[in-house]
Amino acid sequence: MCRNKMHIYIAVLCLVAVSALIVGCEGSAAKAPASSAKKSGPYKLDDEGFITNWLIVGPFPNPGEEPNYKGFDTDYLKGYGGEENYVPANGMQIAKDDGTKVKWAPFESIDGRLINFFSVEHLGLGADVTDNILTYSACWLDCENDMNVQIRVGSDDGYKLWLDHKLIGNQHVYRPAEQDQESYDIKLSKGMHLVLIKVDQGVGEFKFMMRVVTADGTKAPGITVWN
Ligand SMILES: [Ca+2]
Repeated sequence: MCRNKMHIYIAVLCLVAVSALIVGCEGSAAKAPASSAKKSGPYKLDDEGFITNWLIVGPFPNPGEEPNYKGFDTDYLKGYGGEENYVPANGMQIAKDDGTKVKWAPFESIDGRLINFFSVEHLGLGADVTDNILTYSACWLDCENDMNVQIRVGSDDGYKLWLDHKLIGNQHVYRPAEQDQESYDIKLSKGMHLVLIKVDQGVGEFKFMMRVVTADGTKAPGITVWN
């Protein structure tokens, strides 16, 4: 009798221990943040502070006519948490309304500053797909220390810019891209910061450039780029 009770006691203890182990494993997996997806890097800013390594996805539709192209205010990431909350990853897919899917993939600009979307092979632009489209591009800035910087943008055509899930730039414009068309004063803390930019296209050229500099316009020190 005593031995039987002991066996039952040991069996119950084992069951509790195994259950705790299973719950523990599930708990730690569930806590893993979405942003823990493996990133590529670190990449350097170029000599003038331009970001040359991005994750890019698209194209998405941008119907209408200047100055009221409709894609600019359409949240194509709404099925995935929305533009403000979105965390991209290499290989992540986005389903479009027409049933097709597009996928985030990396792009490195060969000539440095300008990200020319017609040169981004995985977007499949050119031929019949040149107008009435838009894209999203993203990267992370990894800062060695807390610092004050300026993020400067040039674009063809307009853009919305989010930093760490906050909209900091909103330029619904149609223009050729030039260096430093806008400048945003930013306080960055030590660590990773997500940059997400949506660039829209009416007709003609389709490109943007972004650099991270100090107030005097020189490359910000201690920052690397991940995607
Ligand atoms: Ca254009």
